[in-house]
Amino acid sequence: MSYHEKMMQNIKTKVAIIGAGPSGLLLGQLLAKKGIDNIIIERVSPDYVLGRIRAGILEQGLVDLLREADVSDRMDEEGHVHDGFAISYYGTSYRIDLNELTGGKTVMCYGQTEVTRDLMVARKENGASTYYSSTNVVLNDVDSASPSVTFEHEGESYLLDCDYIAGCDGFHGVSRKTIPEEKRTEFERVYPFGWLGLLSDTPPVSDELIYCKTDRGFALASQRSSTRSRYYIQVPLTDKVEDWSDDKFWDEFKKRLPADTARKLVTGPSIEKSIAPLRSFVCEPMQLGNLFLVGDAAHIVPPTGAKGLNLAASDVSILYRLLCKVYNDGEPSAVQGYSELALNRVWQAERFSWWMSNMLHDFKDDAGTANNLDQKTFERFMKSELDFFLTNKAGQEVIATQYVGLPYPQV
Ligand code: RFL
Ligand code: PHB
Repeated sequence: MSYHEKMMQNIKTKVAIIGAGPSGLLLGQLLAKKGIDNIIIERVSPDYVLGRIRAGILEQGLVDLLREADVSDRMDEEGHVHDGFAISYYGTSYRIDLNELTGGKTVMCYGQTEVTRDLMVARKENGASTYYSSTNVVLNDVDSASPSVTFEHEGESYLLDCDYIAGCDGFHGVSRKTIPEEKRTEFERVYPFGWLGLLSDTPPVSDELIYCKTDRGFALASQRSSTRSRYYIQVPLTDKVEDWSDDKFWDEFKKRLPADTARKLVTGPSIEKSIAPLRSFVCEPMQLGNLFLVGDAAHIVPPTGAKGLNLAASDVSILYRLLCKVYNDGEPSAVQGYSELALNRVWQAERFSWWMSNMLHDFKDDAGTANNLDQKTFERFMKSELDFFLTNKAGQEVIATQYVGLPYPQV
């Protein structure tokens, strides 16, 4: 026996979860509530996870799942239900009345940071283990009946034996890469721009979100609460956050808002500012043997449709229900249907997010080429498509139905 083997701590669980982002924490919470043991292994610290400012819009499916997981009290108290949002098209605003166009559906404005915080509190309360700040995380024998995870944590080496591994470790994680290249197909589109986001303790410029298509590029006015705003502008991929002082951001953002809204903008110091690249990505299948990819580990959408976190939630819901069938209903093969059940909804959201992105951003010369059109013809087609969708009820219904989220598949 080598020195390392001697020193290795041996631990055991039913489901090993890689990653303590919203996917991993929500899956862990739901499983724990059903008495299904799980251990989470996370690369960074809890504060680092909470410091990442990401999603703000939750579909009804995710809201319901948070309620099912018993972590919804603060969301129900502090979150804001949004009945609609606006698309500003070269200065003219069109309201998408989600409530009316979908027969009563809405979305919830409540930050991913807060969802994650609530899940962390619940996990602490139910006593389930999370190994934060772990290094050298390696998944072993995923294609066998006895997979395991090895990792290091606070100077100790661990061997975690388990029945299943849920790869909830985001786009840059280790789980997807554990599936040999010849056993997965990846679909990818990297967009030729990013989003510069700014968070500030200033009242939101509008009660509802405004997605703005302008000659200067895309902008989005979003929010976290009645006193905290989250705003974005499209920027070239070559830009760095340091290129954008707060003043420069506010000047540019203001120019992209409809004029009557811009007049109401309250500016202030940024609390956070970051640039996110935009990507469409899907890995098929979302599983190998007893490893299952969940959320950003399996797919990425550009944030334009507010779908990333929501897709992660539908994956969690499917995998959770299948694992319940395995452990509580005696159906050991149920979980093997995961990828097929998840992928249809994934592709629907991918298509919607790609379409919203095409419609609302300035692509310079890139998109025409990508669509085998010269740029000015492409721009005209996009303009007339958006015109059609925004000025026809049928078109608005198509946008609203997808924005509130398609139903989860029956498991
Ligand atoms: P995450 O959140 O990336 O969490 C993965 C976790 O895994 C850890 N990890 C590892 N752990 C162990 N071992 C390793 N080797 C590991 N490698 C990584 C990471 O540290 C991390 O803690 O993935 P998850 O849980 O699947 O959640 C996905 C969401 O975070 C993401 O889809 C959304 O934030 C996307 N998104 C939005 N989604 C929405 O539904 N609505 C929105 O309004 C919305 N807005 C956004 C967004 C994403 C954005 N950015 C920055 C990309 C706005 C922005 C700007
Ligand atoms: C956000 O508030 O961060 C947000 C909202 C809607 C989006 C993207 C991001 O489409």
